[in-house]
Amino acid sequence: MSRLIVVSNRVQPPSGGGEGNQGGLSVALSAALREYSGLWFGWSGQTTESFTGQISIQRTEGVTTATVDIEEQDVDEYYNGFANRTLWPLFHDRIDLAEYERGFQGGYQRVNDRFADTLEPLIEPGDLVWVHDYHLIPLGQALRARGIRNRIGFFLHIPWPPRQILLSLSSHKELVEALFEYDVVGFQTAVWLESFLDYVTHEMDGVVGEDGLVTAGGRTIRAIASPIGIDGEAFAAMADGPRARAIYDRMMVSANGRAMILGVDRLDYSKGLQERFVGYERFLADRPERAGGVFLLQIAPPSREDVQSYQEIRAELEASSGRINGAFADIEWVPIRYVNKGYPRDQLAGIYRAARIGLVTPLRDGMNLVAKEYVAAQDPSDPGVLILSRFAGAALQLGAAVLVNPYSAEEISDAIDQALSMPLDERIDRWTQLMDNVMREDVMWWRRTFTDALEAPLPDAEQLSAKGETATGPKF
Ligand code: GDG
Repeated sequence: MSRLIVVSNRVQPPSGGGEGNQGGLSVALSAALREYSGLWFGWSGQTTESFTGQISIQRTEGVTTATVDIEEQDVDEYYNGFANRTLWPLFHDRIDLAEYERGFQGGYQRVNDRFADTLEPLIEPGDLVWVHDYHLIPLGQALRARGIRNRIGFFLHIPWPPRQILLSLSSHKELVEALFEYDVVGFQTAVWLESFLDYVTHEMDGVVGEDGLVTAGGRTIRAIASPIGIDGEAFAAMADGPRARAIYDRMMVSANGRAMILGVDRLDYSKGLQERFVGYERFLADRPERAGGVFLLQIAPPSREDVQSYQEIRAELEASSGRINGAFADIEWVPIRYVNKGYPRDQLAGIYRAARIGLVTPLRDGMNLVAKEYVAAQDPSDPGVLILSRFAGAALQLGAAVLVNPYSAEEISDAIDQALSMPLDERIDRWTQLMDNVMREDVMWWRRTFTDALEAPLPDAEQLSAKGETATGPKF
C-alpha cells in the first residue's frame, strides 16, 4: 500500500483517550493516517524569528507528524490575512467582510512555497499526497514546480462560492488554475462541486466530462464530491462511556427537569449564532407557556481572535445573550447559558446526549461535524431532535433532521416548538435514518472515497477531447 502524506495548515495530533480538544478535522485526519503508513505535515502553531524549514517529527498514537514553525509575518499575512480575512469570508458568501490586501496574497504564496520546499525532500516515489483546505490551494502547484510527479489530491473543507462572488477576488483565476495542478479535487457536497464547475466552464472554457473528469488549460483533473464524516462508532461508544456519563448526570441535575437545547460551534460569524439567539428569543416571546421549560446552552470556544470581525461577533453575542437573559430571566431560571470555552471531546459527547434538541444553524457551512456528532451521541431508546440549517453541507445527507432557514427567526422558533412536542416514535424514526447515514458515510468511508479517486488512473487531455466532450458537456 502507498504511503499517505497528509498536509494541512495546522497539525493537531491525538492527545490521548478522547480527552483532548482536537477538533473534528484533526480527529478525521488522525483516523485516516492510522490506516495508512505515512505522515501528517503542517504548521506547528508556533512562530520563529526567521523561517528555517527545520522539521520536528513526532509519533503519537500511531500517527507520525512533521511540523514547522513559521514567522510572525507569515501568521499575519497568510493565516490571519489571506486565509482568514480574505478567503474564509468570501467562500462563506460574506463579501462585506472580505479584506483584500496585496501583502496577504504575497504571504499566502510565500508560506505555500516554504511548505513545498520543506515537504519536497520527504516525498518518496509512490507516495500519495493529500492536501487539505483553503490555506493551501497553491501547494500542489508549488510541489509540481519542484519536480514532484506523485499523485496529489486536494480537499476543500469549506463551501466553494458562487461564481459571481469568486469573481470579486482579483486573483480568482490564479487560484483556480492552481487547482488544476492536482490530480483530484474534492468538495464536501454536489452543491459546492457544481459551483466550481460553473466557474470552470464559464471563466476558463473548461470541459466537463464523465466520471468527474474536468479539463481546462490543457490539464485534466477529477473533481468529486466526497462528504466528510465522523467516526460514528467511536463517538457513540464515547457518549456511553464513563466520562461522558458523569457529565451527562451533572447536566441532568442542573437542567432540573427542563429540556436542554444545545449549540456547539467555534465562535465564527458563519455559524449563525446571532441569528440563532434571535430565533430562540422569538420562541421565548411567542410561546411563554413553554419558555420556562427549556434553556439554551451555547458552547462557543473563541477562534481567530486576532481577526477584527471575530472580535466584533464576540462582542455582539455577549450583548445579545445579555439582553435576552435580561428580558426573560427569572430568579431561578436563565434562558441562555452562553459559555466561551471548549470542553474535552468525551465530555462534549455526554453533553450532546443530555440535550433534547441539537440546534445547528450555520448560515453557510462546508459540512458541519457537530450535527453528525450530536446524532451519534444520542440514546437510541430516547433520542433528541436535530434542528439543522438547510445551508450546512450536512443537510444533504441528514434530510431526516428538522431542516430550517437559519435567517428566519420564525422558522427557528417553530422548529424548537415542533421538536419539543415530537412524539417518541417520530424521534426514533428520524434518528434511525440520521444515524444510518452517520454510520454508513463515516470518516473511513470519506477517506476511502477520496483515496480511491486519487489512485484511479486519469486519462490525458487529448483522450478526453478525442471523445468530443464540449464546454457545455454533461454536468454531474
Ligand atoms: C471546518 C468546516 C467542516 C467544537 N467545540 C468544541 C469542540 N468542537 C469540535 C466539534 C467538531 C469541530 O470542533 C467543529 O467542526 P465543524 O465541522 O462543526 O466546523 P469547523 O470548525 O468550521 O470545520 C466545516 C469541517 O471543517 C470538517 O471538514 O465540517 O464545514 O467549516 O468536531 O466537536 N471540540 C472539543 N471541545 C469543544 O468545546 N473537544
